[in-house]
Amino acid sequence: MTVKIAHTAELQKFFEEAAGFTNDGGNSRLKTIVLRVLQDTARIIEDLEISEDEFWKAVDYLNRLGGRSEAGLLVAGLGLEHFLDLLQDAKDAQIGLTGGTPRTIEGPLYVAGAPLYEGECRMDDGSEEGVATVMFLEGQVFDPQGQPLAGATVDLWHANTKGTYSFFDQSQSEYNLRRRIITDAEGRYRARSIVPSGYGCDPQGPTQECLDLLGRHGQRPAHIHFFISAPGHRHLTTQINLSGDKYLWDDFAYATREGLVGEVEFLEDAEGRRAELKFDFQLQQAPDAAAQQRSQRPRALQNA
Ligand code: MBD
Ligand code: FE
Repeated sequence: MTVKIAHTAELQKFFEEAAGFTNDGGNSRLKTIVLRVLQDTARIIEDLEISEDEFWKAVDYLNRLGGRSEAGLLVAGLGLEHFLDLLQDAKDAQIGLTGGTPRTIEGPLYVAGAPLYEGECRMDDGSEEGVATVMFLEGQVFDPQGQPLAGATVDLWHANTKGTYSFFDQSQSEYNLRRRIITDAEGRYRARSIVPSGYGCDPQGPTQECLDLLGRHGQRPAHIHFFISAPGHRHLTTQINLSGDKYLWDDFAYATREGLVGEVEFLEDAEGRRAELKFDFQLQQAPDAAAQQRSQRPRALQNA
């Protein structure tokens, strides 16, 4: 028979003490959260009869996860980052805040402070010339009434042909495949870049170690990330996931959504082989000033 003690008054008092409820210092919001974590962890240990070996294996796993800076990757892979989107969608629906381009997860690989351009730019440093397919990406940003939004900031980032991102992949040049483009008078942005490959988790890393034990792969389809913002409008975090990719609807991070599939067209003529991708965005009105900003999630080069 299983022994259960977590629910007893004695243990509840003990966890309240451990979560700081018997002192006047600290942060009351954090105390509330920590108490709940302790109570729920104790219940999981009891209910699933977690052994000491399993417990210490989990503690070691957390050390290794943090040591490799993969916590942000694991929360994406376990669907928790997608859950945050579903929860926000449900909150929006409840207050009738609908319309515009769907949101989807940011992922752990954004870097702030990318080079800023008006209207158009080239994103790649040319280092994969001859290997990569040149991609011409363009579109317009619209307001909720369908009018073009001039002066919107399109902050976009994507992987190279190996599926890796500059900054995190130190072999790439600074800010390779990361740009900020201010939309022109017609709300248009244009970029010359290269067709990205899908991302795969490090096969040697702690995230893939967990996914292996869940019988899952750690692959994402080829995709392009976007932050889109404009004064008075709600900040949008989203992605274009590329049509034709084997992992389009089998994304380990669950980021592909209806309305976020980009139809890439491959062309071959006198100018050579290239790809074209057109994708428009529509922003919502900002319900309040805070909604114009992205989340305060800690990011690489946060103050850049
Ligand atoms: C990525 O490129 C990504 O977009 C996500 C969500 C997780 C890992 C790598
Ligand atoms: Fe990504």
